[in-house]
Amino acid sequence: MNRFFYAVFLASILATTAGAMTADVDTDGDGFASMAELQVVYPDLTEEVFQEIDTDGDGLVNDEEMLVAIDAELIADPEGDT
Ligand SMILES: [Ca+2]
Ligand SMILES: [Ca+2]
Repeated sequence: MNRFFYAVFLASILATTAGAMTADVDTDGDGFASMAELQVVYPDLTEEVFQEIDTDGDGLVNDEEMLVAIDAELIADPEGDT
């Protein structure tokens, strides 16, 4: 039983620290937003913009890159109405 609560506790920590930012975008749950996943939320996203967002060039957008991109207004905040 304790083990169960520990697992729930861990999961809740991971859910908050792993970042809610890509959670809506990251449909396969690997913790990163791929070009295909981003295009579901941003249909107008081009390869050029994606490469600008993916600053370390690994082909995937992590939470930090996502935050920077939103801050730089490369893409809109998926949780915002603006
Ligand atoms: Ca993903
Ligand atoms: Ca990246």
